[in-house]
Amino acid sequence: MQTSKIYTIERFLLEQQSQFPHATGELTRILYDLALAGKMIARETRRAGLGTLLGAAGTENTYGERQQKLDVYADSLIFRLNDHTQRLCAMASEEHEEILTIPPHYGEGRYALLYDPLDGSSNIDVNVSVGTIFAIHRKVSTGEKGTLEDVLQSGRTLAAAGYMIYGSSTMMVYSTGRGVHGFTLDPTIGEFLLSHPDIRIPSPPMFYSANQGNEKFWTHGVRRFTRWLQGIDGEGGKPLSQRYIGSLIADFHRNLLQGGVFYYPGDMKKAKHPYGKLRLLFEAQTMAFIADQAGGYASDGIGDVLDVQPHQLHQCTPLFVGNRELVEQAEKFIAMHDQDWINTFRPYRDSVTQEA
Ligand code: P6P
Repeated sequence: MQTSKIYTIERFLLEQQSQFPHATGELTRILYDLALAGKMIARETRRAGLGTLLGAAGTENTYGERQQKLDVYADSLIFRLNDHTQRLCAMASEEHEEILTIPPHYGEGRYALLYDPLDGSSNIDVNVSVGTIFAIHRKVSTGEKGTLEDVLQSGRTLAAAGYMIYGSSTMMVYSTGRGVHGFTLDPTIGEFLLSHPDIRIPSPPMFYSANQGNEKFWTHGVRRFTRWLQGIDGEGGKPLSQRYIGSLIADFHRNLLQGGVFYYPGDMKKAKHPYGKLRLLFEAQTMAFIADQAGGYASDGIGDVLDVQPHQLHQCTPLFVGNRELVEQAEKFIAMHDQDWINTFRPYRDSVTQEA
């Protein structure tokens, strides 16, 4: 009987590391610590409805969004798991305005960790899947302490990136630039087991994921793209089904495994998000890296998200991500119909002003 090998994430990480003779094992240990964070956050989300963690923390994050107690817990946990390991020179969290420096009595490391501790947290109270998003860059600043320069890097230089999804099961999906691999938590033994080796986005795609409640704010090109996906106006291929749950990781993960496109476009000036709602460094870069590694593509409507040089820690970006042919079609409609929006967005996108 053909039985697939049983790999724990630890064994898999160590085998992957052995392919890099000069690897020190630091990146492996950072990823393993993130898996531990995933197990601990999963435990709390499992009982959020019962524990004292349900509901708002009564505080707001850097964007003025109500913080749920679970994302305060997740944010603090990830920092405390990593601040003393001497593997990181700095951290940055979607929940904090400034970068998080390593406490002076702990040593500095060679990596910078960026994370969205609990994306989609507004869905916690209604039991919708949420997740943790992370990205790991190599230190590039020359001083001893990590600086903004170490986190304001394009997606092209990522050392690793991935996410945990707390859904019907808990999974960790990551890439170090050698394919995308998914691990499912077996809670009876507390181990992430390799369940989705070398994930590739399947074709033909099945779904499109977008909040069409915002359609009146979308540009003409994005509305044309949406009708193309639906096979309306005699355009496009086979009509795709619409699936949107309002939790980026859940929407992205479904399209990664079954084929499709997720998009959160920028809207016209009069609306709230001319440059999109999602954060480049805490959400879009990781999704772009994973999609690219799985044979897909991610664009901000103008070009590859991985090529965007960040200029602000919390800068936003439109995001179209999934099957390459779908995302490239979005770019074509935008190039054809949305020159005024492009002229508004491009100066923001390509700004080189580093934050003070
Ligand atoms: P909307 C969750 O708040 C989030 O940041 C993403 O996880 C999700 O894709 C998006 O916002 C949903 O936004 O405007 O459709 O509710």
